[in-house]
Amino acid sequence: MATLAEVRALHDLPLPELLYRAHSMHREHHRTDEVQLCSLLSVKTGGCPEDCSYCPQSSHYDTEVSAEKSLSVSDVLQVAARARAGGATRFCMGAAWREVKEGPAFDQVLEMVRGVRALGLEACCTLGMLTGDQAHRLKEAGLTAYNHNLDTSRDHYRSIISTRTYDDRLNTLQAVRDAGITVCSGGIIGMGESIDDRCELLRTLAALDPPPESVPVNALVPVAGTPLGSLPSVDPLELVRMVATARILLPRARVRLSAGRLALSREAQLLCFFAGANSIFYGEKLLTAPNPDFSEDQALLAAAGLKAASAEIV
Ligand code: SAM
Ligand code: DTB
Ligand code: SF4
Repeated sequence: MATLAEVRALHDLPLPELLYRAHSMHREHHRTDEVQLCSLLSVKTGGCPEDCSYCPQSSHYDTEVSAEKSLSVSDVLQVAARARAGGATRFCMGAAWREVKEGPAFDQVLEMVRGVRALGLEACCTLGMLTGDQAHRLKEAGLTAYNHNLDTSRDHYRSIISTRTYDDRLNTLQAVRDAGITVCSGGIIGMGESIDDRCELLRTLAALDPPPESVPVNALVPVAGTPLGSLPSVDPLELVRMVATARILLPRARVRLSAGRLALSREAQLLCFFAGANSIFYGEKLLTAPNPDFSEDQALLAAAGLKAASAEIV
């Protein structure tokens, strides 16, 4: 396990050297001509009881996002079919819940997972905290991956969220792992954290045994009304460093260039791909925030000579 000082030394290397090392690691473990296309859909938007300072869906803040009721299974499957037709291979369903509660809403999510898998797509969910039993039921329904981000370092976490702890997060990741579902866990940069916080987050993710199969690297999308709504946008080169360091510490993971891509030039995104990012969220909306539209990403991949990765259903 690398020490914080070692990870920091890596992160702070002259950028060409960092890129060289990250790209070498990338070539060793992955195809360099493919990008995984994941589509996202918010199946239950807004009204969340948690107070995550970055999140427009928290009921603690007055934002333009309001609480809506859950989407129906058939609506979700229609969107999934469209995503597949557009080239996505993974479909990720998000809910603004603190934790999963037993009942019709969870039963519907299980039905959505079955339907998404029946379309030949990988299915991912992000629903908040899970018990072991719920994780097993998601696995039985065919869930491929569960997204649950550690977001930042243990230290910085306290100043971002007060309604749950870092250990709550780690416990859910363990339940997901124990149920045999692949783990998707990453974080956000640009929330006022230090570079050491970013390195600590990567150390914690890399120390999970086994490490996550998939690591989303989000740049904060500052949303008006949230406590972090007026933070400046992330310097794209800082995102490149984060992606590169993630690639070196998590050689086998898919590193996903996640929220914040709309603010990036094509060139910055290509640097991220060179540094080891090999997955993106694909489609004009993330959960509530905008994302580049299908045609823009198709054009980016074409200009870069990259192609969509095929599904690798687990
Ligand atoms: N409620 C569930 C949870 O928190 O695990 C699932 C949905 S939640 C919106 C999923 C992730 O989106 C968060 O963990 C966070 O990393 C990311 N996220 C939310 N708002 C964001 C923002 N404004 N900018 C960047 N990432 C954001
Ligand atoms: C992840 O790491 N990023 C996605 C996904 N996992 C669920 C969510 C980004 C949300 C950005 C803000 C929004 O759309 O509300
Ligand atoms: Fe709720 Fe998830 Fe948003 Fe936190 S990040 S407020 S848990 S929807």
